[in-house]
Amino acid sequence: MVVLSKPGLDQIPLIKNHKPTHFSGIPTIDLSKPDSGELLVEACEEFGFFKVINHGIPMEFMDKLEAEAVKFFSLPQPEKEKAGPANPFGYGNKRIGLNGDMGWIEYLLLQTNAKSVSQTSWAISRENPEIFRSAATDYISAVKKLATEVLEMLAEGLKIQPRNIFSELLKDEESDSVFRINHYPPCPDIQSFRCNLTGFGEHTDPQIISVLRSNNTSGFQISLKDGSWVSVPSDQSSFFVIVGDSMQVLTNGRFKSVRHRVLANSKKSRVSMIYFGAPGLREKIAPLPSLMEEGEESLYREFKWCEYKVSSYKSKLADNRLRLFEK
Ligand code: GA4
Repeated sequence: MVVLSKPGLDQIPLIKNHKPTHFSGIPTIDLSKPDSGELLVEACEEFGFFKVINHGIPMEFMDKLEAEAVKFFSLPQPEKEKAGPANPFGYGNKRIGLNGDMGWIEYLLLQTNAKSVSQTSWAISRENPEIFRSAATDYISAVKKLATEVLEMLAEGLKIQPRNIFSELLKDEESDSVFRINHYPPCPDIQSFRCNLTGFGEHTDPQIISVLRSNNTSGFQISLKDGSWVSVPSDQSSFFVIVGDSMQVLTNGRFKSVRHRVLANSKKSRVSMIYFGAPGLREKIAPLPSLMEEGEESLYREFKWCEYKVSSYKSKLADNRLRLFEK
């Protein structure tokens, strides 16, 4: 590993420079078209990733929350630290998770329930917590609805019943979904290196489905089936959907949880907001019998979401977390 000398940078892994090819093949699904289910299924099988347009969420929701986030991330460091550490929820800086993963990033991590959103609002702004609280509440409920609609279209595309077989897991009052706002500050120092700096290291998401929205700064990459990395062109008016490990299990490996990462940018700051849709802690995850062909063997043993979560939080970011649950 190449080590950078500037304090703060020295513990962050570098990524060997491969030409960041802008990939034009990301499936784009128009949600206003009624027959998108099959296209969604194809995208989940081939990439574990797709972009949605005509999603019905007003830009105003994104802009309001992003403005609040930018305001918070512009505060002096000691002010921001008051909302931390992210253990696991709150403000985090460079450290990701609890097992030594580092990135050129600062973030806010919160649970999606009203109590957690309210607590975070107080932690990040004592003067006016209500502005953040209402922007975050509106945004989270809109993306949750989007996630459940996509899951229902997926069930339709897979021709399985009931239509809410996946979406009910997120709709559950006790759903363990989380929400993250990431800020990747520009890092001018990296211009002189022939490497990229890690913003968020490669990983898969443990949950069912994640919905990501970012400003127009590039850096997000996905790994294709052949293991190559491609850059996803940013698009601030669309949402990107990421298949998580739990969805891979529910579909007995038919859908693949996509490995993804973020590279730091030398000039522009990147702000992303991600909703991670998860079931309730006691909910059981196992391949759905309705999706199994005759004679098809289950690739994974059944587990409760809390079991997978505990196991995930013990892992390093880049680990293959599902391996421990394979049969
Ligand atoms: C990846 C997806 C979400 O961002 C997250 C992350 C969590 C964290 O940042 O605390 C984890 C990571 C994520 C997977 C493995 C563990 C837990 C960091 C880490 C090393 C909030 C999540 O749920 O899992």
